[in-house]
Amino acid sequence: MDKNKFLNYVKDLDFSGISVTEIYNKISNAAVSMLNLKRRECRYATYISIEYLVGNVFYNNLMALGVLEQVTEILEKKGVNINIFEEIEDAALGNGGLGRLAACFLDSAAAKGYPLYGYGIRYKYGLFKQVIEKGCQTEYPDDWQKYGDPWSIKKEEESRTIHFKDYDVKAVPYDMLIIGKRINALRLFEAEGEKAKEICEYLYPPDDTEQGKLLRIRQEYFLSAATIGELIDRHISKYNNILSFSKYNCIQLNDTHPVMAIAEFIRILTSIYNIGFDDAVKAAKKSFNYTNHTIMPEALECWDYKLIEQILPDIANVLIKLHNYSQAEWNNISCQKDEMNSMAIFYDNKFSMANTAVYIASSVNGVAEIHTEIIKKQLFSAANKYYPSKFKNVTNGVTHRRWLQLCNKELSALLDDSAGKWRDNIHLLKNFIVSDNNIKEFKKIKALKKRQLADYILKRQGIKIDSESIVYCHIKRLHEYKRQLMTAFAILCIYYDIKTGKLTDFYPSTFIFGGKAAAGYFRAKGIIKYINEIADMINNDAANDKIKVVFAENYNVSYAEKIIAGSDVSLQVSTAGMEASGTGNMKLMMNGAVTAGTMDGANIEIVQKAGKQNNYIFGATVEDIEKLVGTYCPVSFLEKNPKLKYVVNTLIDGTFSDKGKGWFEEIYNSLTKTIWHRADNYFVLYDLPAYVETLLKVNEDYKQKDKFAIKAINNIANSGYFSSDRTIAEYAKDIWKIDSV
Ligand code: 26Q
Repeated sequence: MDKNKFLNYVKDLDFSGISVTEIYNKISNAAVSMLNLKRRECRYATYISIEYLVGNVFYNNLMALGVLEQVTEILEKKGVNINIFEEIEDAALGNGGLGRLAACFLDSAAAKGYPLYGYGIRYKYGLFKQVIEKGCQTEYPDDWQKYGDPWSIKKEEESRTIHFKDYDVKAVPYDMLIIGKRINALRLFEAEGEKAKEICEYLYPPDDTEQGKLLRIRQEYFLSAATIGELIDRHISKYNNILSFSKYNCIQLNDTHPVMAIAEFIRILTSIYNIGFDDAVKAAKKSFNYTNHTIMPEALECWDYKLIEQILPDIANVLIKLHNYSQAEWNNISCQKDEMNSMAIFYDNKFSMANTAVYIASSVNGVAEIHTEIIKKQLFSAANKYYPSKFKNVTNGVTHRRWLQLCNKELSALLDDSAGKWRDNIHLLKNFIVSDNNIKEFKKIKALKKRQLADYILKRQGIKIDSESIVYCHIKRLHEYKRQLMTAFAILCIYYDIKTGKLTDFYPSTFIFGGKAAAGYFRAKGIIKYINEIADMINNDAANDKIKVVFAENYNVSYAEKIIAGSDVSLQVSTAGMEASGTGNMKLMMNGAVTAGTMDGANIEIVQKAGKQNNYIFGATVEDIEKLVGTYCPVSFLEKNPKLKYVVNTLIDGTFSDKGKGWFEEIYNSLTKTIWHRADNYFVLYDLPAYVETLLKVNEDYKQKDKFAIKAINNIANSGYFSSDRTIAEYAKDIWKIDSV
């Protein structure tokens, strides 16, 4: 892009009498019109994902173009503060970790020059807007395009038709440019046609009814077929030989949601290009790879035969053939019956999307070392026995451009002074050493970021926090295994100890929660209400000047950028073995927060790199949990711990009210009785005493501010490994075999 031409255009803009939206659109349109997306002849990687949690694109793209500072100055001179664009909606076409990871990968690939294109769905409404009303979550539609979508380019002429048995829809691509050393694109398909609207209306429509399930299947096939159709057509028009597809293409399936792409690929090869089934399967095996992001049983997709057959008979047919083909292969290598069942593509009248992916993929990867070990040993143990070379670990990473440069320009400037050209080579962060100057400057910057965070919370929610207090954050989707409930209990334990005078020297602390509960996940919604009840009680206690609790409403990428830069302590307390990786933990590490967490997901690698002495690890390990299952009895555990019992009883003793919804009692029952899971399935009570001890230790250590800053510096200096630049380089070399161009 011709930067001068662009900056002159911005200088010449007349802002008098025009709205924020118009300024935003004018600047964005100008930038997009000066960029051009050219596909060259080379091997490409394609990332297919049902989610992309992009966030605010304006600041990020101007930064990527290297004009953010100049535009800030030009606007300032015109009396416009660049922060006014914060009111432009985030593009939240994702839920959480998996979608944000996809966005980080695209950013890193473009920045590092790798030809990686993202494919997804252009939902009309992104992840719902969360409003907290009387402490409860209510969901409102997220109309993210209401101010326009100037960064996307509609490619009407590249539309294609997607066929379902009952109707056809048109898939119209929109390219969101991904700017870096090279320009790539995130191509999002919108469904057009009489019956098409529902297909891309919402991200994860409820699938508790048959209609809901059919809609999910339609979404998955829509994305898969639009992507595969395009890749094959593009390949044929260039090389005119379908069998060389895998020489120029490789496809990464982001979890199982796009697994129908495999069946669609085989369908096209066999029925349109007249390739034999065997060769089509071989071609698929060379083209697809699969990443697993979760081992939670409820997240492993299985689709009823009759649902798929009803709207996609050809796809059902391909999957059945693939099932028979794989069974024959396993019979040949004398697999045992139970192994064959566990690997089966079709079992109990259902298709296992994960088993389909594992069978076809050349590479199957987990997203942190422990998670890869767990999928090898448990979820996919038979496949790992017969195809060990498929399984790889690629530990996640996050883009340091958004999660350090953009959200913490003050810390970035300090790193420029002490770590050289770390922005281009993140491993240079190692040069950020512990020195008197770095300690002094880091403390100043953290204090500033906390003040900025306090201002932001005040502006966004009208809540005042003490910016000199210790800021702990527990920010992520609401889920029982992530144990926000345990943090809530821990806060109560500490609060009651302060009240009763047992704890006298507690350093003032602010606990920030942020996260959305799936609309139908009642227990998670109850936990939100419980946290808000606790916040109400503690924040309104005039005698309390030690603890404050904030529930960050509508936590999203933009809110995350502020909280992450302004936090001292990163709470990462999932039940060991359940969090595949976590990526918030990495963002917080980069910004100099210490981790208080369990030996789970990427926490393990974080403390390996940054040192256990610089973080706070506690709680049951995976091995401990394995031993506890079957013997652990939360009720007798509570009997032995009267303090815990007192705190847990607040769920049922009238201390707090859930407005008669029965949520709190239900949560209490989930901890003490076997309902559909074992009592306290996530070992909240078991780990709680150690958690409280850990929080108190953090609190005590914080008082020695220089020592605490040293821990933070060690975390930052060792965070380079967790940049997605490293992750993407590993995918490029070990899985995609693509070059940086
Ligand atoms: C499955 C079936 C039916 C309906 C929905 C789903 C479904 C939807 C979303 C299953 C899984 C997801 C999302 C999973 C996810 O975000 N996983 C997170 O991925 C991150 C990136 O790898 C990890 O860091 C997190 O640990 C992991 O929880």
